[in-house]
Amino acid sequence: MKHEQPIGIAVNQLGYRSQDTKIAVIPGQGGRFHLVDDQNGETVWHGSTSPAIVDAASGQTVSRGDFTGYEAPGTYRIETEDGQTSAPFVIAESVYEDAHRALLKAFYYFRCGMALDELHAGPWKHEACHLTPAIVHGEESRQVDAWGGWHDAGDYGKYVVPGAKAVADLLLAFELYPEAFAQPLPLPESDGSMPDVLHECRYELEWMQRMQDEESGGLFHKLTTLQFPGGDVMPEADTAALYLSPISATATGCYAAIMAMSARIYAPYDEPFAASCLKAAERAWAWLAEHPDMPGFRNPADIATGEYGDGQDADERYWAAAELYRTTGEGRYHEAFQALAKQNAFGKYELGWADMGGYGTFAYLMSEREEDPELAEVLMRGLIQRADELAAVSERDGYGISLHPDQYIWGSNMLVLNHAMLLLIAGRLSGTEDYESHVHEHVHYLFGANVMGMSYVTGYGAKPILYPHHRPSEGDGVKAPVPGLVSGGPNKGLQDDYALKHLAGKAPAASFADVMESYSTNEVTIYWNSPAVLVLSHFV
Ligand code: G3I
Ligand code: 9MR
Ligand code: ZN
Repeated sequence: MKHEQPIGIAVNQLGYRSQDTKIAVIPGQGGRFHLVDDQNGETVWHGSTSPAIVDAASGQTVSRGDFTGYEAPGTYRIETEDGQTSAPFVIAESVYEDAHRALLKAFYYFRCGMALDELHAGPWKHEACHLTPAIVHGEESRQVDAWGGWHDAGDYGKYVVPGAKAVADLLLAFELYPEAFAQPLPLPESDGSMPDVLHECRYELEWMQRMQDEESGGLFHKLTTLQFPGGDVMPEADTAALYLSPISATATGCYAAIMAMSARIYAPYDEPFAASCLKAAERAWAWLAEHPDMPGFRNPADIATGEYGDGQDADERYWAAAELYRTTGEGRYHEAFQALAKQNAFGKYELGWADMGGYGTFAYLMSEREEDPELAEVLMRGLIQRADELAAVSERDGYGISLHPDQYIWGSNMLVLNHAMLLLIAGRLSGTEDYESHVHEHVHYLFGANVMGMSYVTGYGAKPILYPHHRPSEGDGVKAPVPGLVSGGPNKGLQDDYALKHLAGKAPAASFADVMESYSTNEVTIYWNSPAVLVLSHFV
């Protein structure tokens, strides 16, 4: 069959599990819609849409066709009487397994410092990269061998703060949904005893340990070349000198937090590694205590790679205190957490690379220590309030997601996924299922139920993005991009030349182009993949 009509009706292109919320978003005034068997074109079910609304984020008039009631497995399309159709999709008992594995496997493809062999990487194999020691910026005679870890994104920089967000999401996913990680991926390290998600995170954690300054205990903010390499340069061909940028409080705070978290999670599998993590966390915490007033990180004048600048380090300290307290139970960390919790200068429910407060809140609420029930109660109430706000925005949105029009910024898909993650954790900690259908709609959006009608994950869905801003995908000579990568998504900020030229005037949610040149809409990063892994872990 047979898509003579342009595909205008937006659906989750991965499909729907039989019992889940199923909504098709239909451009136009709405009316009757049909669920059609994709093989023989027969209508198996029909219904009427909700009244049409003008969706502020997409600028489109849309109505919503709810076919949650239809549960029989098969391959279908949605059609309307005015001749519109959707991409084909399945209804099945399980639909997320392959995508979940691919989203996690993506971290292997981001690895730096080792060859990706054909057995594990298939056609996307390549040689080892970035193995030379890095020069400490400003101390040119000093070098540090900080090999390994994951490339950040479409570029080959390695940055501590976003790395910590990515690992935090993966470790949280494992803590909340261990069953989702029972199968080997497999990885070169797969050993049938420690789950592969922990092997993969360890590859990044060991790199982070190399980024801790032996002299002071602080963390070098990042390790990059001075300039970005060309857009099709393979990692092993990127041989310019590597530099460590100066130590920052945000990197050190994130590191203290992620190491304390790792000490707890790795303890049952690898006691010596867990002990090394705790020691590293304590040393970083001591650095933070000695440096209460650090300016925010800024790129040195001769370094042009990603900055990850952030003038506010109280949220990273708050997260570190929470994890150290949860892991050790020591009163001094609890007191530090209580003091930081009184500050209003940062968000306690944010999960972005600049705003890590949410991870501190989660750690405190998930800890079994109950020394300050009043504080726990306040944080829990705030979490529910935030989840209720997100749910309310989702109720009004044409595509059922929680972004305001002004939240379609660089990496908007991270906000989509962070919000879904917050809704899941709020539901879990408060023991309600009230947010579940909203979480589904965020997932549907990622995989195609959006105004672009595109799956924002490479290799998954009937119409996935094909040209991510990802140097290996551009340079490897393989037609298909590396699979399982989450694109940044619509960005109304017009922050690259392509967007300036081609996307001006588009609605926020439509400010997207599946072209390599548009790094401000179509790049991929480790910390856009990681919340996707967590959210899908709920559904596998
Ligand atoms: O937070 C403000 C918000 O208050 C405001 O309303 C909005 C309006 O534009 O902007 C928001 O800030 C944006 C910020 O991202 C939000 O996180 C900035 O405009 C935007 O420029 C900034 O983009 C960052 C981008 O680097 C440029 O610095 C992205 O978050 C960040 O993910 C991205 O990271 C890059 C690395 O530098 C290099 N490696 C690739 C990676 C992904 O593109
Ligand atoms: O490829 C770079 C990407 O990873 C960054 O997110 C982005 C913004 O910092 O910059 C990209 O590099 C571009 C550079 O900034 C300007 N010249 C074109 C580069 C893309 O090939
Ligand atoms: Zn590399």
